[in-house]
Amino acid sequence: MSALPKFKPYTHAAGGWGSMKAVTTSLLREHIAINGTRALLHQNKPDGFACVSCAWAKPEHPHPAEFCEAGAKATAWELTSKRLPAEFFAQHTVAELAQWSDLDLESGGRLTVPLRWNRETDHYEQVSWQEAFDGIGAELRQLRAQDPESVVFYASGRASLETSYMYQLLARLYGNNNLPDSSNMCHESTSVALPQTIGVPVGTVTLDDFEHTDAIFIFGQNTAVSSPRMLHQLQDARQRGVPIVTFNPLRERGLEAFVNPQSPLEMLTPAQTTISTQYLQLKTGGDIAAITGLCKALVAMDDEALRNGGARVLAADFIALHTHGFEAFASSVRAASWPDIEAETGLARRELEAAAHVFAGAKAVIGIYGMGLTQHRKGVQNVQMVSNLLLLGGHIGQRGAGICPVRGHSNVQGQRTVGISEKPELVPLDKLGELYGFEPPRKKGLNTVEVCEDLLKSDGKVRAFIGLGGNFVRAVPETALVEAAWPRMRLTVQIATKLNRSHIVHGEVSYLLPCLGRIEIDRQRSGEQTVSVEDSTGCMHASKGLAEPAADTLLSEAAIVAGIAKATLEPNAKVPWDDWVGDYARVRDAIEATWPDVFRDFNGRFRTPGGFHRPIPARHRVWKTPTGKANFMSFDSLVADPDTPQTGPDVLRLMTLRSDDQFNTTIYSLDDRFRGVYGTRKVLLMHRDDIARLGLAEGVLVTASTAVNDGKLREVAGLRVTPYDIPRGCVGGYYPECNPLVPLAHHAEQSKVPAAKSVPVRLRAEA
Ligand SMILES: Nc1nc2c(c(=O)[nH]1)N[C@H]1C(S)=C(S)[C@@H](COP(=O)(O)OP(=O)(O)OC[C@H]3O[C@@H](n4cnc5c(=O)[nH]c(N)nc54)[C@H](O)[C@@H]3O)O[C@H]1N2
Ligand SMILES: Nc1nc2c(c(=O)[nH]1)N[C@H]1C(S)=C(S)[C@@H](COP(=O)(O)OP(=O)(O)OC[C@H]3O[C@@H](n4cnc5c(=O)[nH]c(N)nc54)[C@H](O)[C@@H]3O)O[C@H]1N2
Ligand SMILES: [Mo]
Repeated sequence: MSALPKFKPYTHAAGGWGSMKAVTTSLLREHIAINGTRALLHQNKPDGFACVSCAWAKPEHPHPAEFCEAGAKATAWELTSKRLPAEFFAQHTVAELAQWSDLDLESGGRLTVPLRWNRETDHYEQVSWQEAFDGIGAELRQLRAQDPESVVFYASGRASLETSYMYQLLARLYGNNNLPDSSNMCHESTSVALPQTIGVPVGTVTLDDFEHTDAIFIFGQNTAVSSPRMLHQLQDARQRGVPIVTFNPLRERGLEAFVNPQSPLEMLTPAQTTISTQYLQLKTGGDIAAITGLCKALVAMDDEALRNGGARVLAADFIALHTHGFEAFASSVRAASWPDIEAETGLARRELEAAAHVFAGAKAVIGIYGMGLTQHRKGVQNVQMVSNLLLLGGHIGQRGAGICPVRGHSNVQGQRTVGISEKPELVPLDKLGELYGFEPPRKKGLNTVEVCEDLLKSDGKVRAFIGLGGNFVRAVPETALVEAAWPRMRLTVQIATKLNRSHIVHGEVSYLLPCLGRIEIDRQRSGEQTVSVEDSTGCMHASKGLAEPAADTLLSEAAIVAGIAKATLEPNAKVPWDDWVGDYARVRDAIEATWPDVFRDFNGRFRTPGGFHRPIPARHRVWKTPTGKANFMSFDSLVADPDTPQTGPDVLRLMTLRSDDQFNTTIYSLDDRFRGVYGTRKVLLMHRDDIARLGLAEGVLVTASTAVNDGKLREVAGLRVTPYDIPRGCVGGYYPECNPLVPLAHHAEQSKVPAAKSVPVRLRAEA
């Protein structure tokens, strides 16, 4: 880490030696020798553990080293030899730790013992597990007597299917559906959008499709950082001559060029693969307009073909047989004007027409997207526009084609599959009631934004927060106000591997419960346990830890959930918490009993190399929608963020970004190699013309404030103006540092995903 901030464009390809160096640095930083490198070789292997970084698919025939730079860093982070023992908390008060940076808090290493905050001394102090469970149980029972809906059961998408199933059952037996998940800030736009269009809440693409595709379109997903193993699929596709068209406001290095760090030949020769054949640097929030442009061009080509008797450009038979709403959609794209599309995207008509020709020329197209689409006011419509585009060409339910939302956390999709959802209609509550002999709560629970809204009300009901992983107070929008409201909590319980801000900001009664990570050996009564996760392509995998636990005082997440449940709930002979913890195969039986179609023969199949797929009817052109068809969805305007002022000359659109050296709120270092930013994260990436226009200069410090007139002041100070190749009017800053700028009300319609990719801001130079 450099002492002074430094800016130096990164001219190398993603991957390559830079990647090898970064992996080595992270192993050294965590003081890991041989142990950690051995673990890497078991990453994403049929007999090994599922990477704790992203959710990208794990192949049936893995590479000798099936890990990437991000995965290696996440592994090193978890296997670190650094520890935070009870003495550490005896040395530092919580008030003192509150002054530490996020980076410093997490750099201390793994939590080792259960801790309870002592109000008198302001220290976290060691307690026994039983004391912790009993104390938590007593508080939870008391809160339930007043209002069973006052407790929130949050999950960050990492815990296994087994633990997640137990956790949702704990919440429902307790008496509510308050099960917000990190996906509320992430792909909830997908989970809302796709059931309406193609009748499934998940993507339709599998790894095999990448081998048969003819064109790939990528919208707002930063592959090299967020799901680097996918670069193998992209590189293979490129080597077959498959065009890749990318829509992204930033020229992300990894979407431009890649050197496979695991290919000795490529490492020794300057070979690099150009990833994107066309790179469309659109304005943030320009995707509805851009895809409208693509669709408009395709419909025009098709209209022309019809007139001249040429070959059809649209998949006319598919559209007639399988879809609904085509005519209305086609009329709306015909009606959209090119000048409006150009103004909203910042792209030229001919660029979009060129991309449309690539699309038209491909028999099978894959559409990939990430947070660049989901985190907008119109995040749901953004996703539906990708689906509309693919439907025009019949690219759903065909080999080599499909829609591919790239999920974030390694089991975030799976947590939803096994019942972690605040939406009762998505969960087989009757079945749970029947299996466990109780009347499940039917009222909709709180999602992430609603928990925060409740906290900001003077008469809100939330009094307790249980966190199964994650860093809630840092990850959410409106961070400053939410943090300030947090002490209203009677009880906070955080199940975690490392210390973070959400442990320091706490309730009147607060417990910190340290757990095993997925890479560690989980020994229970029946022996060493295997868990399971679902990847981005709907594939279930086994995962078995191989490292010795960071401390012998740690419990597994499953054991902690069961411990809290037993201390809180009245005994129920139908819920065998102890048997479940003793043998996770029994939890898998329970999951299968709850969803027999998805998890048929779960214990028999989950160790299959490459995993097993959940049924995805849209893959077979079976449409589980109200119309029984795949639906074209109309859009009401080209604008993805209607409350972002379009013309205010001093208002800029801020997108919050991840660096190459962070995993969400976990910051590994202050460097972002791919974007050429070193030694600081307090930057604002800006177009040179905007810097000049606003009378600023390179390197000056500015305070950003949110340009929303709701009487609330939202500011982040000390941001360094950094010239960057970014569209005019758009600026980039890092998440989570910029989160205090995101207004809570600025979230996606329908899905309530915070619109973190286009926050209207003004800048003021600091003295
Ligand atoms: N190394 C690493 N891996 C991760 C994570 C991490 O923090 N670090 N986080 C994990 C999680 S939980 C998630 S959800 C995923 C997130 O991974 P991604 O989906 O890749 O999310 P981001 O990195 O936030 O942003 C993606 C891209 O969107 C672009 N973008 C911003 N606004 C727009 C827009 O309006 N339109 C378009 N077309 N593009 C836009 C940005 O320039 C950026 O390249 O990654 C997961 N994997
Ligand atoms: N402005 C802005 N805000 C965003 C985003 C954005 O792009 N911009 N992205 C959003 C997205 S996509 C997401 S997913 C959220 C992320 O929100 P969260 O999922 O809540 O946050 P993380 O940073 O992933 O959580 C990190 C913590 O998890 C704990 N942890 C790590 N491994 C384990 C484990 O195995 N078990 C347990 N129990 N704990 C563990 C560690 O203590 C670590 O400090 O943030 C969202 N917030
Ligand atoms: Mo995410």
